[in-house]
Amino acid sequence: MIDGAEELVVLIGGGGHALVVAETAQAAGLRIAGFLDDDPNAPLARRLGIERLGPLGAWASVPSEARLVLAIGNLSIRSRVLAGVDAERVAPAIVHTSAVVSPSAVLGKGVCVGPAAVIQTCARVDDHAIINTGAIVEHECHVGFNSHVAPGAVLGGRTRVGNCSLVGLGSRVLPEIAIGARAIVGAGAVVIHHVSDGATVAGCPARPLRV
Ligand code: JB2
Repeated sequence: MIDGAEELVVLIGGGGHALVVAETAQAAGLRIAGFLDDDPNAPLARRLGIERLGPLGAWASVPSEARLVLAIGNLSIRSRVLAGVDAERVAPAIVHTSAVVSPSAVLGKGVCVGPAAVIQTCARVDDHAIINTGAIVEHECHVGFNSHVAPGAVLGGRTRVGNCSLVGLGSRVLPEIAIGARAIVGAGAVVIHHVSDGATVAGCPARPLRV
């Protein structure tokens, strides 16, 4: 876990999520060498004055000592971009200084834990997952590869979230529930039943949507 050591990172993406990742990394004491994005006027340059090193995939522009962090929020774009990222160059988890992470929790590479998030005892968060602002991941949860627990979402104890899934803003997932891979839980949902792979659920109690 990176939580204070001086280390150099390059962000992949320069949009809204990158703003959050950048300030999370800076709060953790990291130095940002720049970012990769196709948009020369991306918010990271425009709002935070961070240097754009080149377009997405311009790996030769990344300083050799820098580690990479995927900083795009949209899950389908993340999956596409991740396919081209050298796993050896990915940074350890970046944890905001205001987050609370149990010493028994295990965080994979490329994970970003935002301000005021809580990751409880014995939870596991796999590579590239996002535990966003104020999210709560309770005891013994498992959040899969490249999944996103959005701001204010709460996973009850022993919840499992498959790979590449989104648990939406402010949603609640009851303890022991399993959410499949590539699933979407809509904002504000209350999930009381297991969610299948690829399903989208919404509402209180959450029900599958036909999309
Ligand atoms: O095919 C593409 C694409 N490929 C790369 N379509 C779009 N729309 N964007 C693409 N990108 C890059 O993803 C853009 O160049 C830009 O760097 C980024 C999209 O930035 P945006 O600010 O639109 O979204 P985001 O992914 O950074 O943040 C989303 O997810 C976060 C978790 C937003 O919904 C945020 O509000 C949210 N907090």
